[in-house]
Amino acid sequence: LGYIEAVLTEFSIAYPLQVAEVVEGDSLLASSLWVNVALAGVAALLFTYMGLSVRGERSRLIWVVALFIPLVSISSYLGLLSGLTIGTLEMPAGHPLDEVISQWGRYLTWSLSTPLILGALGWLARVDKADMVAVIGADIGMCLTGLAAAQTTASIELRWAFYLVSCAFFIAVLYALLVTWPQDAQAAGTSEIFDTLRLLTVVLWLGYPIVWAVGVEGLALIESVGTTSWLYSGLDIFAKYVFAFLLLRWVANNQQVVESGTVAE
Ligand code: RET
Repeated sequence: LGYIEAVLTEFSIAYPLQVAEVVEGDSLLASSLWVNVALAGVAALLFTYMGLSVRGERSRLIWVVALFIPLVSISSYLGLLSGLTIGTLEMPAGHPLDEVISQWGRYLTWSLSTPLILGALGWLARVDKADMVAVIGADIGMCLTGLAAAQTTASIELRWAFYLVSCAFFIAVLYALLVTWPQDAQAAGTSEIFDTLRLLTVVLWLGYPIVWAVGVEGLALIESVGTTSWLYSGLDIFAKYVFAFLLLRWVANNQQVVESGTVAE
């Protein structure tokens, strides 16, 4: 509430205020969003160019999925910037803050962007369809229960209950990435790049539930929406654009391996 009051005083906006104006008035929050619109734009152009030399079907499949990652991201961040997918929520008793600005659009669009990331990794490792459905299903479950955790106002316990369910889904995803998929990647001859991308993914993805827990929606150890938003935005830069860039560069240079599914001589 202190934060809202500060913004109100600074800009003398009458209550109820437009969320988009809050975003505009908070330069830390606004910059955390604009930087991703810009980087996603650059990434989309770069990936389009990198894909021009890609021919085989599986390579093109990975490429098109990688290209969708920044495209979804631009839409997601414009949703946040316009105030369309941001809202203020009254927190239940027991939450450290009375009112929180929730960037619920993030959780919603993760249910589109994270399946793209996992799909690309799965095709790279040549996992079977059942594995792909199981892991992407768990991943979408993770994002949507994360959305529920953020939006629940009935009680603090229910917020954390959704958080725990989301973590359970996340564990299923981590298990596949750490235990089952590496074996498939080994057989497909894509271990080298798969192991790099898996490490990047596991380490960065672990950051999201941590940010949720310490940020404004969780324990509010970090009380600023702008700082919480920057932490997510920073993770996004590496988990999406850097990830997809490394993947595409490798696929473009190793199309033979991707297509044949055997280790190159
Ligand atoms: C939440 C909160 C509830 C518990 C868990 C979470 C995990 C989120 C993850 C998000 C990854 C997002 C990515 C986005 C890229 O576009 C929902 C924060 C476990 C892992 C990679």
